[in-house]
Amino acid sequence: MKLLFIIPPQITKSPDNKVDYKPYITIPLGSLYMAAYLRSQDWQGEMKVYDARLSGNLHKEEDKEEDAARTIFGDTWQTVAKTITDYQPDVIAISNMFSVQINAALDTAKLCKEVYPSATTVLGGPHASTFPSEMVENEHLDYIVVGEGEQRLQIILESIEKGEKPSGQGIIGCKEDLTLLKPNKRAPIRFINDIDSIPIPAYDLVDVERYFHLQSNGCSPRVREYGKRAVTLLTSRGCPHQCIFCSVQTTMGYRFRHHSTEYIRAHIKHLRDNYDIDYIHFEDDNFTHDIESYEKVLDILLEQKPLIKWDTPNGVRADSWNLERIRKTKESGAQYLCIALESSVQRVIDEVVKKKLDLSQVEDVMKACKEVGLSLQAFYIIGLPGEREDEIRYNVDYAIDKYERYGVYPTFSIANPLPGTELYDIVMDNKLFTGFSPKEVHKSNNPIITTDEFSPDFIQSMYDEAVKRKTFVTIKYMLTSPKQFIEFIARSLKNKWFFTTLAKATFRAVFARAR
Ligand code: B12
Ligand code: SF4
Repeated sequence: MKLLFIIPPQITKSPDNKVDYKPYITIPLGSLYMAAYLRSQDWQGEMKVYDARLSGNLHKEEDKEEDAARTIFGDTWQTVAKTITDYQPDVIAISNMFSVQINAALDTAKLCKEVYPSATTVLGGPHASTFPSEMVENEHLDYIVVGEGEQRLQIILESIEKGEKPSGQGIIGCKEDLTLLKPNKRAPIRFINDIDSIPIPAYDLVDVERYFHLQSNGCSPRVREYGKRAVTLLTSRGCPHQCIFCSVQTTMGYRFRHHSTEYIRAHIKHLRDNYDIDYIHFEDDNFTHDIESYEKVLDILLEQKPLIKWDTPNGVRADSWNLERIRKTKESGAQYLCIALESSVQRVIDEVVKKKLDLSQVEDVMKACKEVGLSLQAFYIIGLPGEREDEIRYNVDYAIDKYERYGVYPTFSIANPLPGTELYDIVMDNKLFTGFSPKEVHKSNNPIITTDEFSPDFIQSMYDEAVKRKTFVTIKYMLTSPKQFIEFIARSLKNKWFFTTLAKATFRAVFARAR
């Protein structure tokens, strides 16, 4: 039996402007974990991982009228079709990480059925996990997988091999299978208890060098790629919290499950020995949830010779720190920490975001990072239903103040109702969205939430103002630090996406509409 994993090309721009992303690529961990698991289970079939983004080719769809053509990063649909027909797979496992890219996944499934109809198509990832009932209606998809795919894909393959109908909780082949799901909307399935039972990802199935090359030349998801040979690494899965805007539980569950020290050590060793990595982005859902495990990860990092640089771009809790831990973090190679505050108003954190976070500790963390010399960034969200206008203003003022005072770099986001979140339910149930059809609310890059307290226009103006004030502080920092200025010029020359993003931010900062 032949299994083809496909990571579809990325849609970077759609004519209706509902998608507008910079092209980027990362090693497709989900598919590589599944491939490694199948190997560990002695699955005897042949497999190939086809990441259709890897050509790095940015183009407009050729077979469409100019005003209907999307901009695509990666292979053309013709090349995707040829890869499928050349390989002649029995099963095609399509991965889709972001709801905003679901059309790329569905177009891939359609193409599979057009050019190679005998293959069974399977779709997995966060969007499929949230909307299995919608996905199962798609005629080009034979199976939808909800949640972690390792064991479920194995069941699908083995059942097909035996000529049986794949079945099991989280495997949806028809509407009736939906009854196998638990009623919990955000965690409708079981999760793998012992995540050490999943071997480290099968990196050998992809051209890791090519990812490093593209990422360090502007196709990193981060505005700036910090390492030349950087990888994302997860030491745990799941998060017990229930922040209203977060959808992670649908794929990874509420239970925090972490890898053993031995597993993490072996994973890092594998990446060093085989791929000579120089940077790690720890992107666990809640990296510092269990402080004991976090300290063990630091011990592993401190053992590394030379040290590996690392960061936490996905955000970590802001209340799990003391001076000693911050020092150890810095000593182990951390380049920056990113804390997820969301709001600087305790009422908003408690009643709107529903995050368990005691704000009174946060300023001490900021001071301690400054003292230790560890860069700190902070996430803020504006425009959540329930926030008041004065609270939104206060949040922006707080973020700028802390940037000026302690150098805590703020990242502002506009609340976006992601499928599978409580926020999505609130927005849909109360019809708080403007200018979008119900099925498209999650696709917007712009504010869409309207409440009695604020309009999307107000949120956009607050966002523009926040970015403008942040940019001015950044310029001030740069002018007072020649090192930062030189670094900025060097990076801009090398990375056109970095340059465009900064140019846009500066333009917005200077010319943003006063509303
Ligand atoms: C790392 C990460 C990123 C990195 C990606 C790096 C990378 N390695 O690819 C970057 C920085 C790019 C990123 C960006 C964003 N992210 Co992000 N990210 C993650 C994170 C933390 C980990 C991803 C990962 O590697 N998971 C580990 C692997 C093992 O899981 P997986 O890929 O989901 O695969 C498993 C299952 O889904 C399933 N599966 C997947 N595919 C398939 C296919 C088949 C056939 C089968 C059977 C099963 C299956 O099996 C796999 C193994 O168990 C996830 C949260 C999470 N824990 O998954 C959020 C997550 C994917 N991100 C999310 C979001 C919202 C974003 C942003 C929109 C944030 C923002 N506001 O900018 C941007 C998206 C930018 C864009 N539109 O392109 C959401 C997506 C929700 C959604 N429905 O769209 C998630 C789920 C987090 C959340 N809080 O809800 N992200
Ligand atoms: S935002 Fe972070 S802390 Fe909140 S539920 Fe999601 S992963 Fe957990």
